[in-house]
Amino acid sequence: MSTKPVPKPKVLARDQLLKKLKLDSERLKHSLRVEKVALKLGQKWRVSKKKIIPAALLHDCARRYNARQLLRVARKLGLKIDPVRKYQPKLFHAEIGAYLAEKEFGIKSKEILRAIRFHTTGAPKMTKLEKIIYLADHIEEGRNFSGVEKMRKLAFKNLDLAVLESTNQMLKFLLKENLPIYFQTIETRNYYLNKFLRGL
Ligand code: DGI
Ligand code: FE
Ligand code: FE
Repeated sequence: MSTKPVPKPKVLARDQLLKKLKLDSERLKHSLRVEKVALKLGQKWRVSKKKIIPAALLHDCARRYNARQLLRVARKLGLKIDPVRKYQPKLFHAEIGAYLAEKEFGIKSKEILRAIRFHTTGAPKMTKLEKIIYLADHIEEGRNFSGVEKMRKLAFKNLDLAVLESTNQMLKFLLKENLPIYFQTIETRNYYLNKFLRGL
């Protein structure tokens, strides 16, 4: 009987990604819930699970760092320390997460890396995958803010409208809490509002 060695997969399999994550159990459960709803959205909007699974599982991989550590890593990587992210260093977890996904988890797909990078604020001209990860993070079944049910339905009806609604909710929350607004959040909202106003 031949015993040909099975070639090693180039990309990490799902269980290998999970093993390497180093997140606390709450964050890990959140990431699994994001994966669950993102896979459903992927079925609806025809996005491959090969992209959904790593993007969803890794979207918060930089949450293993606390605020002080995020600032330190951001400085080390030469990221721009703008006043908003300096005030709220957790905003760095998106960009640092994309960096870790590439360097530590070996993710090569630019689209997956962008989905991680923009999962907190969104961005103009997102691909379906990017929109799905952005939305899944907000609507996973553990979230229970007012209006979340409406958002859950909308995400399966119209991705762009759901992104717009989600940025509107985020901006209302930030105003209510008197928190500084990061430019990217505004750019995303304006882009998707404009798209909707133009009836595209
Ligand atoms: O990492 P998660 O908690 O799963 O979710 P997330 O990546 O969407 O991060 C949510 C946090 O990010 C929430 O505390 C609000 C904050 N955030 C998002 N956009 C902005 C923001 N905080 C500020 N100050 N400004 C923003 O524009
Ligand atoms: Fe996050
Ligand atoms: Fe998240």
